[in-house]
Order: sequence, then C-alpha cells, then structure tokens
Amino acid sequence: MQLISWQKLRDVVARADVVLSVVDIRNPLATFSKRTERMARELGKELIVVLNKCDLVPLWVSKGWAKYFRSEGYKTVFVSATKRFGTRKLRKAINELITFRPAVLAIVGYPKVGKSSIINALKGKDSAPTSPYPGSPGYTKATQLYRIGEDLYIIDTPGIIPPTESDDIELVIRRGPIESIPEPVKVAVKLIERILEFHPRAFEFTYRIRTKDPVKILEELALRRGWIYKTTREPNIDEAARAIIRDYLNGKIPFYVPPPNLESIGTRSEASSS
Ligand SMILES: Nc1nc2c(ncn2[C@@H]2O[C@H](COP(=O)(O)OP(=O)(O)O)[C@@H](O)[C@H]2O)c(=O)[nH]1
Ligand SMILES: [Mg+2]
Repeated sequence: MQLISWQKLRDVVARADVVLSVVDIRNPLATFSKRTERMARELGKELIVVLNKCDLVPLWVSKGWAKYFRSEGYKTVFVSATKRFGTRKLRKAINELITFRPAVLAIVGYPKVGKSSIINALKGKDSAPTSPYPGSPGYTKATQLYRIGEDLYIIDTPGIIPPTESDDIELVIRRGPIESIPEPVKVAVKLIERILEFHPRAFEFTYRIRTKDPVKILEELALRRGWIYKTTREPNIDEAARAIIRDYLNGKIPFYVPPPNLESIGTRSEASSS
C-alpha cells in the first residue's frame, strides 16, 4: 500500500491555497494529524477540519465534536461524503477562505477517512477512486488533481501516517491491507475492547453475539461463519479477527468516541431523534 511521504505532503501543501484535513468523526482525536496542521501553519495555509462519516454517529456527537474542534481554533465542518450531507456547508467554508482564483485545495488525512469520497461529493459525481479497505483496488496511490468547480481544483493524496511508530489500533488497521496485519487476533481483541467500552452492545447489534469476552466473540463469530482450522478443528479466530477489523472499517459495527465536555454542549436531546 502506498502512503505519502512527509516531504511529498509538504510539496502538496505548499502548492495549495487551502488544506482540507479530513478526520473520521467516529474517532476524531485518533485520526487527526497534528503534524499536518503544523505544516499548514508553517507554510501559511488556511486549514479546514472536515469531520467525515457523520452518517455513522448521532447528530449530537457530530455537533459536539465540531464544537470541540472550533474551540481549539479550527474552522470545522461535519459532513457525510457518501450520503452527500454537508457538501454545501463545506463549499461555503472553502469559498470563505479563497481570496483569489484559480485556487487549489489539498485534501489530506489518514488512510480510509474518506478523502476521495469527499472529492466525489464536491464534484457531484464519482471520479476519484475510493475503496473500503487499505490496499484494495480504488485505493488512492498517487497525488492527483481534480476540478471541483469554476477555477477550483483539489489535490487528492494517499493517506498519511504519523512518523512516530504509534501502536494505536486506528493506525495499525489503516496502515496496510487487512490480510497483512501481523497478529490480527491481538489487534482485534484491543479493537473489541475499545468498541465495547463505548458500545457495550455493539456485537449483539452487529452479529447477535451476547458475550462480552473478546476472544469468545471471535470464537463465536468463527463458528457461526464456519471458519474452522482443518488440522485442529478449532475455530479460526484469525479469520474472525480480520472480519471484525473489516466490519469496523466499513462502519458495520456501531462505534463512536463521545465528544468531550458533554454537559456544556447542550444538544444531547437531539440524540433521541437520530
Ligand atoms: N458511512 C460512510 N462511509 C464513508 C464516508 N466517506 C467515505 N466512506 C467510506 O470509507 C471508505 C474509504 O473512503 P475513501 O474515500 O476511499 O477514503 P480515502 O482513503 O481517505 O480516500 C470507503 O468505503 C467509503 O465508501 C461517509 O461519509 N460515510
Ligand atoms: Mg483515497
């Protein structure tokens, strides 16, 4: 799988007038690149934080995270690229920052946060290739320029990964193809624990599996799908682990990290209607 180097990213940011920094709204802090933000600031570029995949979380969560990022000083919009929600707001935010045309935007972020999908939403039709999993066809392999309006262009980029070898699971599962994740069971167990922490019934909802024990969840899923090691006749929990990582990435398993300072946000009542 292709990731973009920091030097190459710097070249792209240097060429752009405005940088769209895309994060996955289900886990914004783990998918927000501080280094990109610093780079944009150093190069004197405007930055918009785009919280994507808002269709996967309740409205109060989207509002809460938008409020949080605004309080940190970022121009912020939340959108759903695939449901085409928030595209107009995003265009408005872009136009507010563009002082002259033609203008070039750069879209950056971790792998799989929806950068290419946002370009498609801005274009109104599909042209930037997208893919559900790292390394599969449709995965953005090189920087590419797209036209998204009158005298308005955007550079799509492959995913970035922080230089420090963080072992955050968000990074481990986004870094390369799921098939090549070393020790998928270990990763899946951590992922399951994190999901259960926020959504105790996530696996009941997704697979009708009631147990809360991560390894048992993997075993039950493997048995249910008929994934058995031929030699030992044991459930193939490696396969189940990869399935859970895949279903997490494609949004099948409900999950979100709630925004901080819930008390002061005051929009919680809207959760009941969404
Ligand atoms: N539910 C949901 N899925 C999305 C959204 N945006 C992108 N995706 C999905 O996330 C996956 C990665 O999208 P892609 O645009 O290729 O991400 P990129 O690697 O950042 O360019 C694809 O399966 C998309 O369909 C969104 O707003 N909501
Ligand atoms: Mg892409």
